[in-house]
Amino acid sequence: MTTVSKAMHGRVAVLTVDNPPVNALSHSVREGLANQMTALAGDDGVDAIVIACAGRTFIAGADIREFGAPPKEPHLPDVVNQIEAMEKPVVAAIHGTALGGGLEVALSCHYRVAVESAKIGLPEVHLGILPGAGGTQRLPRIAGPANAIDAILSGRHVKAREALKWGVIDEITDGDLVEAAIATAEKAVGKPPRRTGEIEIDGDAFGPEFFAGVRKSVAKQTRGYFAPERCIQCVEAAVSLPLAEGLKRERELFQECAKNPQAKALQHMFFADRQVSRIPGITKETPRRDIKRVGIIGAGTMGGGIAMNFANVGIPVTILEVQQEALDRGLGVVRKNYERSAAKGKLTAEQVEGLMGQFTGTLSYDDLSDCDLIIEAVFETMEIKKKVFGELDRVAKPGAILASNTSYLDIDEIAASTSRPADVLGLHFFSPANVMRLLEIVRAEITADDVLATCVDLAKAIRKVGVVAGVCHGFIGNRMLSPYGREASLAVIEGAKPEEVDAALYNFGMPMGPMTMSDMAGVDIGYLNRQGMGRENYETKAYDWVDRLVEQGRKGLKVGKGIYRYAEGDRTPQPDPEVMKVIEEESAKLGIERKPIPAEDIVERCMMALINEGAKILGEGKAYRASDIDVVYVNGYGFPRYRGGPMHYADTIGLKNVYAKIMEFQEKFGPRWWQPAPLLKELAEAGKSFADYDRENAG
Ligand code: TC6
Repeated sequence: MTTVSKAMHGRVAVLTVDNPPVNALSHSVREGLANQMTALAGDDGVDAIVIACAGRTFIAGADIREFGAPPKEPHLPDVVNQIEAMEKPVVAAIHGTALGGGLEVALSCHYRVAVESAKIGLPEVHLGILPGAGGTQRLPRIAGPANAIDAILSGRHVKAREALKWGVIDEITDGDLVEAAIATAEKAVGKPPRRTGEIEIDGDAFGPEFFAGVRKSVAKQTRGYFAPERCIQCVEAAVSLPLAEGLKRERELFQECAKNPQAKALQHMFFADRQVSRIPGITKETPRRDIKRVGIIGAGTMGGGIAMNFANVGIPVTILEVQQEALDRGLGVVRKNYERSAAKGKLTAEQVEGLMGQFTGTLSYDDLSDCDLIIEAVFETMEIKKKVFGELDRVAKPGAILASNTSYLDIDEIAASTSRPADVLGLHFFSPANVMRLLEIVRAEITADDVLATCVDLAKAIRKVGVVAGVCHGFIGNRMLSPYGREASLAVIEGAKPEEVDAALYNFGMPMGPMTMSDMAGVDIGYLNRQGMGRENYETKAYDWVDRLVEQGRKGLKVGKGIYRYAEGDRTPQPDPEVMKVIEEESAKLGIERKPIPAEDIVERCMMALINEGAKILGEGKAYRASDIDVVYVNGYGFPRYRGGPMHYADTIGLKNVYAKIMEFQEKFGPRWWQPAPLLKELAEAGKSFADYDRENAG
């Protein structure tokens, strides 16, 4: 199939790229464009050329699926240079999104016409690379270095109107796009070529101070990432070097990025994010239930946050509390959240009122009878949950979906306590529920397919990343968090200071260390959990020191002291000698001779624990794919995206090495907590990776 076809309109040749789904620049497209340009350059019957696209979008970039394979000629930078060098005017006709290599093709055209809804962008940084086909050299020339650096570092999609102001788009048409592009092409015939690469940059305003400011402004959000610094260096080259030299520098820096393991990890995450909504047994044809109104039980922080997600997308919510005071308090918090957004200019006062108008408060279960989905976010005990589900069973209309926001409890047991278990599932939101993108969708033993399909779609509708998990203690995320936390806590009792454990994992790329995280969540939560568990069911050595702190009233950030202490009104954790005293006493009590633990060892133990539990979850079928686990950890727990999630990270170490390390830990720390996951053993012995497992098992 030819992916680039030609049609003549008078003396204008219209090339149409047709490579579904997003017209990516696969080899056939690059070759088609290059061959057409060569032919058209020498065709006396052609005065000008339009490049347009079939389907939903202009070229959305290089073909990410081809990354990693040996590159095949013609290479994109050469195709782009060839287009720009044409003597005949070339016009890009842009609809949908002109992204990455797609924008680079458009920039190499001499004119760009777009529809109002079109967007442009250079999102390569999200894939661990940089715009390597002239984007870093041409965009600063046409849009100015400040706009270019904003686009390249953020990867954001810039609307056509803004791009028009930048000078990247020449004309926005509300008529037929290709006709408008042909008209532009005809007008350009006979005029001198208008090449983006020939625009002179006035570099005076963009000296070292400008770039130092840029580096400072992105330092926090790009911590640990390899590509952003190289993107900045490219724009510095654009400002200071002639085009040919700038392009050479861009090529070198592009190669550095492409070779860095972060590129592979980020590209893995690109596909992992898109795979996650593919559920075995669920197809487009699976029926969906209509969700026109949602009921929420509990107006606490969690219930209020969950409710906001639905109100934000125009789904009205009935929110139930047992007492008027709690209801008023809960709705007051929701209002404050919206008002805070309004203060930041994200909402108008009318929008706040409009959103609040989506909420109906009630004290009566009977008022939930018109809800299509009801989510409970009440206290985390089975007894209370069952009571709530009993009430829901009584009042909910037939066909309503009943969901629990439990973090740990057995959804099968909850479902079985109702007369309609097929309508029950878990919807586990993460706090703060109006902010965090992750949603675990917990499929119980007999959850109906249409219930699951509806919730998978709903997750997208409320802008969450919905990952389907099976029923087990803690599902995917919290189940893995438990051994991770245990190893971190053991490191403390064996000799590391809490701040050393935190620093090790922060430097690995986590947004905060586990000790700070415990303080933020409330150290008393784990304490209460353990009280209910029985000492034989957890590693007492890891937690006795923590429990002593809680017993001294050190419940965490909320009371100004926990594993750390906090100055009034300040969330910065401060190491506390009193805590160290408790830790040292506990170590002594256990007969442990405290020894310093190197940061690498702390990270290794925590990561191996995380990976091994992930492999158990996968082997037990509680996650469909290893990449789903990565999506959970990156979106819900701040695992550094540039490492591709814990399972991809394991693949980069090699599963043989991971398995060997776990066996070494078994030898050193005992077999109780260090039993290798059977799947890990199997894959390691077969020389396979989690990615292989996904390919072979999840389609
Ligand atoms: C680059 O250009 C570098 C150049 C330098 C060279 C030297 N390649 O997201 P959706 C697939 S780097 C291959 O669900 P939407 C996607 O996997 C590239 N496949 O749709 C999915 O496949 P599935 C810079 C791609 O409407 C299907 O298309 N460009 C590519 O929500 C639909 O995708 C980017 O980073 C691709 N480039 O959003 C743009 N893009 O159905 C990345 C998509 O088999 N793409 N697919 O699962 C996007 O941001 C979005 O896909 C979108 C459409 C905005 C284009």
